Amino acid sequence: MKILLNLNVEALSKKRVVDWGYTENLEAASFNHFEKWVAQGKHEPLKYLSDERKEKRKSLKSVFPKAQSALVFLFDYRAAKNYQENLDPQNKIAAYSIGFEDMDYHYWIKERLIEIATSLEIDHYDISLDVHPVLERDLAYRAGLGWFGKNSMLIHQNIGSYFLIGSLIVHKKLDLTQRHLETDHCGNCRRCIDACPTQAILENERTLDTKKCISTYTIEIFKEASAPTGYPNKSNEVFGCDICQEVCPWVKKNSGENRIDSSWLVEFFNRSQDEIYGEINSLSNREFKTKFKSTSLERLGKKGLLKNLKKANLG
Ligand code: B12
Ligand code: SF4
Ligand code: SF4
Repeated sequence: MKILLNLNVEALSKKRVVDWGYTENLEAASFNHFEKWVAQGKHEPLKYLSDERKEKRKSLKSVFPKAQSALVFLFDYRAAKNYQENLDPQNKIAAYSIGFEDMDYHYWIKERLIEIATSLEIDHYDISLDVHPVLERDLAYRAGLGWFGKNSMLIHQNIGSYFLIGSLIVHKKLDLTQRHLETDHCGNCRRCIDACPTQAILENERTLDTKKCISTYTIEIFKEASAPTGYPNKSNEVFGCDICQEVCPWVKKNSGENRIDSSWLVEFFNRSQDEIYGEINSLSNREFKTKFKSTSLERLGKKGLLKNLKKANLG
């Protein structure tokens, strides 16, 4: 653990890192599950999962040719779960979107990863954070950080799954010990399966039918989408979906550290849908971009958010 002596626990916690792990195993442990899932078309409509980059997920080397090891960090957003209880249940937005000072986590976590690399004096590395063809849950699994829950989330024994995964892909091996792989702790539980309003969870495969998932409908597909069966009747999600995590017994509240004291996104959505719809509808596309700049909702665009609020395809 020599190298991490430079980075004490308190410093990591200020960066919202709740746990980290190390692996020199560059090959995905579950690529065959991924391949089968794609072959069954369960990734539809997310075409980027089946294009020419599909095979690259087999090994970190094919994405980052200089990779020799990876430091994997879990960025905690449980504070959002605590704070979100103030939110009007009519308009639920994904906890992660308020968990990092209302910022799009790609910006927020990337900065923290660079700070961590600097403090560890790691000069040669790449960052893996959502955009590359990497099975990131699998990478965290290989670093001993959790197991694949039935809802497909990577679950950590002490925290649950309210964290995002960001990694430093290091161009040398470090003097660190790898943890053992985590074992499955779902047991006979099936709360997530029963709670999912659209029956999107593929019970025996620990993954989803993507086209049925509310998260896909409200974050990934905009104009062309029709709502999955079961939504919106039982659901008020207007951006993302946390239902299968809210019911998971492993998802723990945090004990008060890293508190969120304010969130303009929560304030914004904490009123009637008609009021919100009216305000968004009155904005030009450019004004929408300015208003939601650097938040996770920016890329939805005006039309995407209006669609989510009305839960209907606006063409
Ligand atoms: C595409 C995608 C989505 C899609 C598809 C979801 C999915 N399950 O894949 C949609 C839009 C639906 C989505 C939704 C969400 N996402 Co998303 N998403 C991704 C992305 C970009 C790729 C995921 C991917 O490749 N999926 C491929 C499928 C096949 O993987 P899988 O479902 O995890 O299945 C694995 C297991 O089944 C495993 N497996 C099955 N059986 C067994 C048995 C054994 C022994 C083993 C070892 C493995 C194993 O093998 C499969 C392949 O690894 C990743 C970032 C990344 N680059 O990895 C983020 C990511 C997975 N998403 C994330 C988050 C936070 C979310 C949401 C919570 C956001 C929200 N609030 O709405 C929801 C959660 C929905 C859910 N229950 O999964 C986080 C998850 C963090 C965590 N703790 O797990 C990630 C890792 C982003 C990040 N950098 O942190 N997402
Ligand atoms: S994120 Fe929502 S819709 Fe998707 S699987 Fe979980 S509960 Fe179902
Ligand atoms: S709700 Fe139960 S079955 Fe689903 S992921 Fe959590 S522990 Fe596993």
